Formats: sequence, structure tokens, C-alpha cells
Amino acid sequence: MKIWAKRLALFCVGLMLLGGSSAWAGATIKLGVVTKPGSAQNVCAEKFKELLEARSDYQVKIYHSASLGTETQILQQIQMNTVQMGVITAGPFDVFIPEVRVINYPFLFADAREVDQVLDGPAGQKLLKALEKARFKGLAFSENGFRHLTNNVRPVHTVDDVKGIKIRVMESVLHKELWRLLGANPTPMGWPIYTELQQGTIDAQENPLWVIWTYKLYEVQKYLSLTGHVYSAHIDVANLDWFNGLPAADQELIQRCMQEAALYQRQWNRDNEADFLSKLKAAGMQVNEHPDLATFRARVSDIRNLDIYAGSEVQAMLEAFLD
Ligand code: EAX
Repeated sequence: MKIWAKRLALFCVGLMLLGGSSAWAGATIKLGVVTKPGSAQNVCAEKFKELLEARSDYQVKIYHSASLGTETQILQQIQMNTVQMGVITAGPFDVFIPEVRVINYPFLFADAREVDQVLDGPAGQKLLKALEKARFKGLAFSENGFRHLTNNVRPVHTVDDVKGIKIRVMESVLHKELWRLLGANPTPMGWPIYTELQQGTIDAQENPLWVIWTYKLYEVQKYLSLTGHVYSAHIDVANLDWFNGLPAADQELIQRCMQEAALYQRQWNRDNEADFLSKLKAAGMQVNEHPDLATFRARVSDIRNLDIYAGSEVQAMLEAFLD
């Protein structure tokens, strides 16, 4: 090494030691969400950006509106560290980490209170830890919300009404299996799906009310049934090695900002649900607010015995969540 290069290297090391986190100061964090501004993921991402930028020199650049591809593709980019962070629906995680199928278990949570108790307790922590196997640092849970069924074929009251319906599901092992079990004809696809619904490639989809409103799915879907069949969390993650390479104080700060953002966003989602429902009714959707959920539950009562929940680690996670 030339003498000036050595000096420069020493100088840089000196700077890092002197300045603590100075090597990272002003660093830009790339954060991916699949949805567009105003969406549940974005509310969390934007709050996180606001909090972190106010409390540090980090800059957060949010990539949204599928500019990085599907949620599966964003997860792959986080694994490669070309994107450092993401606010991603739990569904597509379950291809990478089978334990995540547990959080998407049908009819797992009765209401938001139960959700918070479990996710903010030891079971939630255990799940965040399990993400490390796929090199993700699990920071917090924000939410998409309870998922409901829309379709264009007929009003859905009992599980028999979904028989044979061509439904788009997330790129998720659990979701595909769930809709097969319910008797529908599921096709996994990334988000968004408006064109596919419009062109009739698929007849149905399932998502929380904000999605149906924000993405104008009421224009291409006639019937809505409040099935609430799966609670859809977002898992707010970072690339594990990138995160672990940050100074400890920055790790704590990032974690804290994301947790605050997630709690803020969950409340936002819940505060707006009733409003989304009335807007969807006003837009002309035919809504069944009380479908016969017992028939749906009965059809999936054996799901925990299926292969998708096989394996001791997944079973242990299931116990933690079902307790
Ligand atoms: O928020 O792909 C999906 O159905 C997800 O719910 C997506 O994140 C929309």
C-alpha cells in the first residue's frame, strides 16, 4: 500500500472511532413497499421515515407503487441488501420462513385487542426472531388488517358459495392452501391486480377494506362478504447483516422508530375501517356483513394437520400462537 493510502485509511478509521456512528451519518436507507401513497404500508413507512429523520442523520428513501416489483421481489432485494428495509404483508413471507404461516392461520384472532396481545407479547417476539433464518431482522408488526372476500360471481354467504370461484391469492403457501380447502380455485399473483379483475382473468380476491377502497376494486367487484378469514399483519423488516453491522445505538433507534410507526399505523387502520365500509357501500358494493362463518371455520378445522404446518419448529410456533 502506498504511504498516502495508508495514511488515508488510518485517517478514516480514526474518524470512525472518534465520531462513533459518523461512518453512517447521513446514510440513505432504501425502504420498499408494494402499495401506493395513502396505503396501510405507506402510512407505516412514512411515519418511520419522519421519526428516524427527526432523530438522526439517516435519510429514508421509500420505494412504493410496485416500483421494486412484487412483495416477494422486494423481500429478495432486502435479502441481497440492495434494499435495506421493507414494510411487507405477512403472506409472502411464508415461502421464505414456514413459521410465518402461523400468523396467517385462519380465524386465529377474534379482534384487534387479541392481535395486539399476541403480537406484542412473547409469541410475536418469537416469530420476529424466526425471520433471522432467512437473514431478515424482524423489527415490528404493522397491519394490513382483517381480510374480506370480494367477487363478481355471486353473493357469498356460506362456504359453498365460493365453490369453484377463480380467486387471486397472495404469493403465499398458506393462502393458496386455504382457498383450495375452502373450495375455490386459487391463483397466486403479486400486487396490484385491478387489471386481472377487470379483464376477468380472476373473479375474486380478498383483502382488508382499505385496499378495496384505495385500489377502487369496487369498480370491478360486485359482492363483498365480511369474512375476516385471516388477519393480515405486515412484518417490518431489515436486512439482518446490514442491521447487525450498524452501531448499537442506531440499531436501537431504528427499532424504536419502527415500533412507534407500527403502533401509530395500526391505530390509523382501525380508526378508518368503518369509514371505508360506508364508502364501499355508497360506491354500490353489495355487502354481506354477517356471512355464515361457522361453515368456513368447519371447512378449515383440519388445516393445522396439513403438510404446510409440518415440522417441529412450525408446530412449536403454532402452539405459541394458539395458546
Ligand atoms: O396491500 O397482495 C395483497 O393482497 C396485499 O394485501 C397487498 O399488500 C395489498
